[in-house]
Amino acid sequence: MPSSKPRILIARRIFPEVVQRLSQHFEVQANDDDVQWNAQQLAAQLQDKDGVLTTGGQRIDAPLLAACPRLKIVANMAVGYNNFDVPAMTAAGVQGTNTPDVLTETTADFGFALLMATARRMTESEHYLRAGLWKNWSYDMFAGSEVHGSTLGILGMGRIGQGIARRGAHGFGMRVIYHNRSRLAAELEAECRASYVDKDQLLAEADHLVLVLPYTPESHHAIGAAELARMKPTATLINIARGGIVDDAALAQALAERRIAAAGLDVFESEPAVHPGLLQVPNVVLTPHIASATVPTRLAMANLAADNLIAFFTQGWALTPVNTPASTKFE
Ligand code: 8YV
Repeated sequence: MPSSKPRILIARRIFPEVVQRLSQHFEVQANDDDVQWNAQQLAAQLQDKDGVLTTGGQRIDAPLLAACPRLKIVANMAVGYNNFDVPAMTAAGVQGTNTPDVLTETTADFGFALLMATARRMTESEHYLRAGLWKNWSYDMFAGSEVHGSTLGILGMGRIGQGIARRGAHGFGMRVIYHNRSRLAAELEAECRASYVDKDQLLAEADHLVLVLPYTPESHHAIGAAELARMKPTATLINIARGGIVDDAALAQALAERRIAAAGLDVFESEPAVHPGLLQVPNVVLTPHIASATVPTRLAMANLAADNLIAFFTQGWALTPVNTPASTKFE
């Protein structure tokens, strides 16, 4: 007799224990080879599936949904879900979910680490040392910019932005300014010791500007040549949000011409490809989209994505939904 369990696809390799958990509830097909499928390949894999666990690189849009009429839920193992066409999913009656909260502090830790590595020129100086170029001490060797007591600017003040603000204000005595679509409640501002400013003031006054906003059509190239020109020549720019928020070509040029001091980038416009101009300049710290990458946090993300699938199919609702389809295809 055929199994009556819902069928789900795990679109990328994840923790075996989470696959095991999912197997108790579903007929599971896992992508053990960990290949990144293109749209046609994903659609082919989803023909007989009721749900899918995706990662942030997997586009879910109207043509894919039209090609997969059986699909009822897409559980993203990421807090960002710019890979989803949310209106198309809602129109198709497909539930989308993400993984908020479980990665907030880990990602804020990484944002701060990247800020410090960038300001204090850590990777640039390590490359110099490894290349055998360190022969002598000199007063200005890899002299960077100050972190403690400086002005920390944050663009996007959600949970991760607030985590970075707290680290800066309470740990490093920084003056914290932020810009966001909406202003935080007064108590939250006080807790983060953060002051709301407009975007121009943020650009002009930040010694370290950290980007933590979602990627949407409105935030595309929120930092381009014009914005970089408004920053201090001594400033650093840190992007742990999404590629596409920064115009990578404009940033590479600004770094090459030292119009800002340095940048720390965990995300890129065409990742995993990196703009060649960024690879050529020394004053940038580059990491491969690892801000949430600790074992406990990635496990918590995978488990939350799994919990969303389980709750949806066993109780009819998701734990952390990103949309509310009028009628899901759940029966
Ligand atoms: C993920 C992320 O590692 O959660 C996010 O939005 O960017 C990262 O934590 C990545 O998107 C893979 O799903």
